[in-house]
Order: sequence, then structure tokens, then C-alpha cells
Amino acid sequence: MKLDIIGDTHGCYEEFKQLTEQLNYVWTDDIPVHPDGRKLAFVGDITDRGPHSLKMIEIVWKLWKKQDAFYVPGNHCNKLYRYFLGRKVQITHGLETTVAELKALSFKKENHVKKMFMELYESSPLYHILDDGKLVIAHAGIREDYIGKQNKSVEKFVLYGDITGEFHDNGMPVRRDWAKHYKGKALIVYGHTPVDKPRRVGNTINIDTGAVFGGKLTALRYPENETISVPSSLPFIQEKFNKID
Ligand SMILES: [Mn+2]
Repeated sequence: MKLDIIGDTHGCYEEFKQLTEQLNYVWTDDIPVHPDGRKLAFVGDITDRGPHSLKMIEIVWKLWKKQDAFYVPGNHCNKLYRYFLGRKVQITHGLETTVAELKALSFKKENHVKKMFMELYESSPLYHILDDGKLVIAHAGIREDYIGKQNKSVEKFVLYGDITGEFHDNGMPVRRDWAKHYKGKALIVYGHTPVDKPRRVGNTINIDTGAVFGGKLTALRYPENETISVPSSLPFIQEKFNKID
């Protein structure tokens, strides 16, 4: 299985397009197709904050429908899903940009996007175990003892990470560094916490290089285990990047 795993896109369609072109995908009918049959995988958080969230939903849905992509949900995906269910969610922390894009559409088009996203979300596992267990893709990462399990604790972990319930002064939740304690054999590929450059700790790699905060959009080529990044076109916001190492 040959994959290109894409970090948190958050509506950064231009960067996504550039990155896939650098990975030798050819865009046909508005989706990237690889001449050698490589597939894409997304670590989640495809929407919110960035300029083209709905385009990302459409592309990921189309690829997934053709079985040309794997997708796992992130916390922003989970919130958008709850919004579509009609639950009371706060239209903040980036969801406001996605909702504004939706509101600019006709009712029919809005409903079409909603249907695509809900189908994608409902059909996707909390995390993917691929390549005979050698690869795990989870939005915020996963503890070794959670691999293979499905419950509320696992869901919370893969969506939000190892959060303590406390917050930093800048409003960001305090997260424990689970990767430092991970001793498993499977390679864990994740995102969620923006870092300046792909962060490898043991058998884990964080590929969220903060595209939506003016950093980079990164892909991990698997099984080559090489990263490739393109710079973001958006303004750089230093305080959004995690400094812990
Ligand atoms: Mn996230």
C-alpha cells in the first residue's frame, strides 16, 4: 500500500493542490489522481479557519467515494458534524468561516455539501489501522492500548489528544505529550497540534505544520516515510505553533 498522508488542511485548498502536484498527482475532474495508483489519506480537520473548507469537503468526499482516499475525523470535523445534526454548537474557533461559506450557497447546494460531509463522517472510523497494522492514522494521535478499541475515551483521545481539562493563558487546552510515552510497533501518523516542522518522536510523526496559521502543509509519503511540505499563502501567526519539545 502506497499512501500520501496529508496534514490538517483547514480549508487550505491552494496549498493542498500545490502539495499534491509536488507529489506527482494529476488533477482530473477537480480531484488529484496519481499515475501509479498511490492513494491519499487525511488526518482530519479538513475544514474551518481557512478560505476553502467546502472545496476540501467535496474533494475528500469524491476521493473517498472512489476509494482513492482514507479519512479520519478531527475535532473540527466532529463539531461540523454536530452542527449539521442541528445540535447547539458555538460558531467559533474557525467554524464561523465554514458556516459563512455554507450560508453563501443556495439551499440546494448547502444541502448537497451537508449530505456529502455527513456521509463521509458517518462512514469513517475514529482512526485507521492500515498496512496489516503497521500504520495507524489518528487525528490527535492514539495511545498504544487504545489501538483496536472503540469507546468514548478513545474517541476523545483521537479527536482532542491527551487533554487535561486545563487551559494555557492563550486559551489553548493543556495537552500531555502522549508521543513521548508511545512504545508501539505501528507508526502513528497524526496532526492536530501545529508544529514548525514535522515532529518525529519514536514511532510517531505529527504532520500538522500549521498551514492555516501561515506555516506549511505537509504530507508523509508511506512507506517511504519521507515528508514533503509546501509553504502556506496565509499570514504567519507564531503563537499558534506548539513550542514543546
Ligand atoms: Mn484538530
